[in-house]
Amino acid sequence: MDDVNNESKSNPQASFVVVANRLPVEQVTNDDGSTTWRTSPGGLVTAMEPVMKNQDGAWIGWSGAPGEKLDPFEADDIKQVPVELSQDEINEYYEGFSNATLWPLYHDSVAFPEYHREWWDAYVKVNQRFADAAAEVAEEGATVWVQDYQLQLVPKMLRDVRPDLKIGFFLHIPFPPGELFGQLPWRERILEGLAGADLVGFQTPEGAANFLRLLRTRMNYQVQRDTFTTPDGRRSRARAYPISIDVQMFEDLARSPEVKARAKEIRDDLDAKTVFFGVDRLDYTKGLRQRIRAFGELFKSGELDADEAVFLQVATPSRERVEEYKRLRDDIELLVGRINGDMGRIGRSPITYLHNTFPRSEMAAMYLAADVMVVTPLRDGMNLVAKEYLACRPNNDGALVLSEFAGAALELKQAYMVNPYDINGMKNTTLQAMNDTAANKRRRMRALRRQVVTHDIKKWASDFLGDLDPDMKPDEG
Ligand code: ADQ
Repeated sequence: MDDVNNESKSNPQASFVVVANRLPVEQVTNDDGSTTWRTSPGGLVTAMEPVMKNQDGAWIGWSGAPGEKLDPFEADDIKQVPVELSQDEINEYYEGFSNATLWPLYHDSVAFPEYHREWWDAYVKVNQRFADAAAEVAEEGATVWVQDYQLQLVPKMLRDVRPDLKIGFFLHIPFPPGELFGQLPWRERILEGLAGADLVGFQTPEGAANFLRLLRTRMNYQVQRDTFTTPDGRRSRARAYPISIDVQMFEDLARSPEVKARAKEIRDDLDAKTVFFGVDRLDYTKGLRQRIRAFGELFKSGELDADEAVFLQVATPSRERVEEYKRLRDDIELLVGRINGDMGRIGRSPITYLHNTFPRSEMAAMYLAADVMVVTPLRDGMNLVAKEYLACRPNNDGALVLSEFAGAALELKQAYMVNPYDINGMKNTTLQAMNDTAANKRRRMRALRRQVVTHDIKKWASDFLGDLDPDMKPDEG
């Protein structure tokens, strides 16, 4: 171990290390042309912040720029350890194997997963680079928390050289059943990779169960409840830790006079009795095609009156270089254009569609302006949008329409639940959510909010880290 530590004089040493595809900061260019690092807003950063600050933490990740070679630096009291990715590696490891193989495969194959041996080779190589960086940065006995599907080989690679570490892994997306996972030509390598962790976290018990079943049936590991034993006799666990959001931050925003005023402005601009709202990354897993079709039919049949109701859909630009995402964008824009062309009139469109990213305060204002939130993914690890909407409704009004295929559905049982493949069912439930009595809506909203308020992002992090290392006290400080 000492060898590893001695070789790494240029790198900081840390007792707590997060390993994620991206660093939690992004480079911004100032007016004078100089550049600085700014924390990129995100749930994971917020969750980790208190832990990182208490624990002398380091974060290993890619800066976001191709071929950029950077020394470790400090930003926001967190040691940032950049890992370099060449343009080819971005194409093959990130856009290829991560986003065009694993992403569709793990989401029920709702798009066709592509299998290319060169992509796999790049995935192995890049995972090794992240593991090497973690091995250098982690001090003796440190806790290392590896994040998500881009880095599933890291736990084992890291354990091979640093058996002294406590290694956790969390998968933010679903873990598929064996019948799907079995397609993957490198399935055993991925299972072994993940099993290198002491604790493997999933969004849902179903994901954990799928993983444990595969360890038993494909790898012949001994499995007992949530515990598995690797061939070298090490015992690890796989469990569900449903991720959440910074509830307080969203609630404070929603209560602020600025956000309230902005919400009123949005409503005035939309000028409708009922505002339906959807906001998603522009991703084929989010069920946008089905949702927009359902709204198109509701407006066409007159069940929704374009003079009284409006559907605001915000789609965040995402993975724009991947073919499937380009196609999706074209499809959505065609669909929206057609519906507005057929059913709109001068100065009035039934669907307001925005392809843009917004600051948190604007997101909160939109949540506050929405009477009915529509979250209809075909498959989703959790879905934070649903939870953010609830956090922004401290008055217990509004309604949440939620797909049963979002991980969040397991916790948010009082939502108006839909199967996004069933367009008629989705139309009926959306109308029901709009027309339900105020008392019913309030009752549902109160229960939903109670769940989210008592299960926020801090609880998620401390539950996971508490199980990984009972000596760690992530909540202190
Ligand atoms: P995502 O697939 O990205 O996350 P989601 O959980 O809904 O999906 O999170 C999206 C985040 O982006 C939310 O925090 C939302 O506020 C933000 N966002 C969306 N549109 C935006 C816009 N136009 N402008 C600004 N912000 C916007 C993956 C998994 C999920 C899992 C999360 C966390 O796919 O299932 O819940 O990770 O584990």
